[in-house]
Amino acid sequence: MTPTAVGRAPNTLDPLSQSLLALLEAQDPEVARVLADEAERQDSTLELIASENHVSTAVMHAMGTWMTNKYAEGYPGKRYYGGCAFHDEVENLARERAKALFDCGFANVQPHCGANANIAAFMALCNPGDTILSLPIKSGGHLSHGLKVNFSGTFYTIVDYDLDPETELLDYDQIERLALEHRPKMIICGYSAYPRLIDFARFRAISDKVGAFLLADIAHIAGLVAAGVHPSPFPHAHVATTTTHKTLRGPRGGLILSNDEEIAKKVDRKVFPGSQGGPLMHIIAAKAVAFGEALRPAFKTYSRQVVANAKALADALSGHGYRLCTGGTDNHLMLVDLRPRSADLTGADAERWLEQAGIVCNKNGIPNDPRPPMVTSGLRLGTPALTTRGLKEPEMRQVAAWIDRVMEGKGAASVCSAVREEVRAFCLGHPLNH
Ligand code: DSN
Repeated sequence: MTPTAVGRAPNTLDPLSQSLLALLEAQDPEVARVLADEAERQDSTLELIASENHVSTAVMHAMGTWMTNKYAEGYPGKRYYGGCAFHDEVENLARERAKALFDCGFANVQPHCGANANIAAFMALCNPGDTILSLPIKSGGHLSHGLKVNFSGTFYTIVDYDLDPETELLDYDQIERLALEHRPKMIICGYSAYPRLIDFARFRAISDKVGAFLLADIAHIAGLVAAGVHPSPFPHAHVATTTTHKTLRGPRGGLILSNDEEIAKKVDRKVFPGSQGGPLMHIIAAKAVAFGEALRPAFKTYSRQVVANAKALADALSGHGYRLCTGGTDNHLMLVDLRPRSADLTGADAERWLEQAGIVCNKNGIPNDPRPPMVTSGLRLGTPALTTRGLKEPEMRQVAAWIDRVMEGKGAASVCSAVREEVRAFCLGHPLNH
């Protein structure tokens, strides 16, 4: 007999989630099965994708509410539809909490995602054709910072800066030289695969020398910034953009922050009506809940542990013979060069084999990677989701040992399935707090 969707889902699910699956099981068993399978997958695997996390039960369910039924184009007090009183309230709560969290004077909580936040920020600060100085995706930047096939590379003139080829660190002298040479309208800092701290003050000094705006895309480190375990982009950045679902552990979405009232007005106009229509009010409600959680002392403890876990995982992997780009990490992620462990090991193989073993991560180019982006020589590993599961330094050493066993076995089915069973049992012993 086919198990029911509810039967397939982990029995640690909170009562609301169980009711949802039961309801769907009756109404739409096909979707119920997929959702239950995904809940089970998340429960029984180790999530090391640096940009992912597990939201709290409160954030999860705040997303699934009647707030989704409403059009609320505009902003609190100035909507294009009637019936928005409670949407105004919840959006104001989200805005106020975001401002308190990041110690800044302005927050727009409407961007649907980080790339949308960047579209609005670019439109607020630059005109089409303007020059923007940024780190390319191949060196750890983001596609919305100037990739040719993205809006950013299509509508703006992009000049790349790069990492120091020896240290793999930001080369502030080079960035300053390029800024003086190209006089960009905007400089972008903030990355998707950079394991070290960012010197926002130095970036602002460079920007001021050439009259450029400084955009800090803190999507990856937002939670660490909010908790005070990574320096803040403020008061240095003119605008900071972020996602809300990575280290910040909120719902999937975007956020724009600033301290400059004039820029803030432009940002608001460029989010709506400039680049988006109706805001996702159910997501904004969940953002308010997540920001409320991040304002509590426990979030600082969590964020400190994220960084401690990243250091422990990096040290353990280094002990197994892998090279950590830049020599290690100061934040929640690390870039692992696989080649010293085995010259023919690729990121694509490692990602596939690890998934078979219940360890989920992504291949990632390392600086100056000789292999193409769909193959790569590296893995990007992050600890936000493992830390949400309650894991600490000793468990990081266990995770590193499993990773190495799978690499040593070159993805042999017997090795992957043995590790898979150990990981499954381990996850049962360290359940997600649904
Ligand atoms: N795709 C995200 C990441 O994995 O870093 C960035 O948007």
